[in-house]
Amino acid sequence: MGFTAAFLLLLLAAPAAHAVQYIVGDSVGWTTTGDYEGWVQGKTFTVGDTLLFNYGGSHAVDVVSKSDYDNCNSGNALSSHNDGNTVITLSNSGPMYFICPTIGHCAGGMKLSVNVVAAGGNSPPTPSGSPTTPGTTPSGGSSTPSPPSPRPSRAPSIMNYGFVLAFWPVLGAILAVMS
Ligand SMILES: [Cu+2]
Repeated sequence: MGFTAAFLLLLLAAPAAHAVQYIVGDSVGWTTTGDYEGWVQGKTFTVGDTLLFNYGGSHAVDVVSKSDYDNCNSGNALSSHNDGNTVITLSNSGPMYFICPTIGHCAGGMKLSVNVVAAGGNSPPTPSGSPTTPGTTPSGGSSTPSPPSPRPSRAPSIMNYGFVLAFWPVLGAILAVMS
């Protein structure tokens, strides 16, 4: 029974594994003793992923520019958060910079930079019958390049479809084995 429950949980969790939430500093959280250069090593941050900052009342999270990150300047923060439980969605590709604005903390290492890569590099294949990809048509008129409108509905629908397909045979097999 435990096995079955675990297996079904795995199946249920699979589609949700697409966007990842990273807990900054893991169990250490967002604090003066964290090693955030080390923490980012080996991680790939993708558009749509989120960062969760956990911190106490003496800290905060400022989203800043690169130069303000380099100089630990919180005077021009792009956004500021001090709720102790801040979730930042990585909504654009490229670098993002975070510092703690409390005096001395950033200089002491309480600063984080992540590089966000675009989603879709390893997205599931598009279903057949999808329109041809724009941008390769050698038309004479400089047609306006259609913006790459993200289609959040496509990937989940594929995954749900595969999930439904996979679910019933697997469930049947489990019940057959257990009976
Ligand atoms: Cu701090």
